[in-house]
Amino acid sequence: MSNVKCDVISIFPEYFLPLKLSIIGKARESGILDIQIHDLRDQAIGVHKSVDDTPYGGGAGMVMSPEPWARAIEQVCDQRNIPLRTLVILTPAGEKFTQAMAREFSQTEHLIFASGRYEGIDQRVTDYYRAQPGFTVREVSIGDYVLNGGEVATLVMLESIARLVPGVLGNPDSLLEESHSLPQGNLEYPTYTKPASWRGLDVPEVLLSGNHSLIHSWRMQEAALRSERISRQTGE
Ligand code: JB8
Repeated sequence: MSNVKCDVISIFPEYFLPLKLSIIGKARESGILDIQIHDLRDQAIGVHKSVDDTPYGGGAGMVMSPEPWARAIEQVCDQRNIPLRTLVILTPAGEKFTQAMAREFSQTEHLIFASGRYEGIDQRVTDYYRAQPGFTVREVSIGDYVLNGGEVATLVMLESIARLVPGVLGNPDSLLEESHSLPQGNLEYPTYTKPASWRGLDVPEVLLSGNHSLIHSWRMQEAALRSERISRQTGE
């Protein structure tokens, strides 16, 4: 089976220029990763190329109109010609994005990210595609804070998904280590490099010992201590 194909729809395609850089940029150039960015404005209606309107029921700000989204989504589906896809709609009210979700998405054939702005996208876009065959719709949030739009959240998700795609990371040892040698769902252990002594601070002796089973135990213990400290800070 082939690698995940991703389409991103936004009124700010330039937000996604960082995807030309570094590991993800190289993976895209080599063809291992297929990520395409689409300007929602290309699907806007009328001479004013408007993509938003005032909210029914009143309130501050603007809501994104459904029809440009439907046109953009249907255009990427026609271009890809893949029978099943997951439509990811970014919203602060969505289910929390997790490593498990990143793994699941990295094994999906076709992902479409709807990165909205303003006060969000007309709810009927979610409701409409939930009822369409071939569509799985996920409303997703990357955490309990509010952004100005879905673009940055989409970048976060794409980075965590892309690094799980076979061949994207030059050295897959780092993936192996994440999945096996860390206490389940745990934070990393502290890491050190040369010099062994720096501004009066020494690298823990065990790391210089060459005793790999002792080093492994020490790292697991430190990772556990770290996550205990964080839990206490965040209130369990
Ligand atoms: C308009 O905070 B967020 C987020 C905020 C947003 C939109 C999408 C996501 C769209 N504001 O996750």
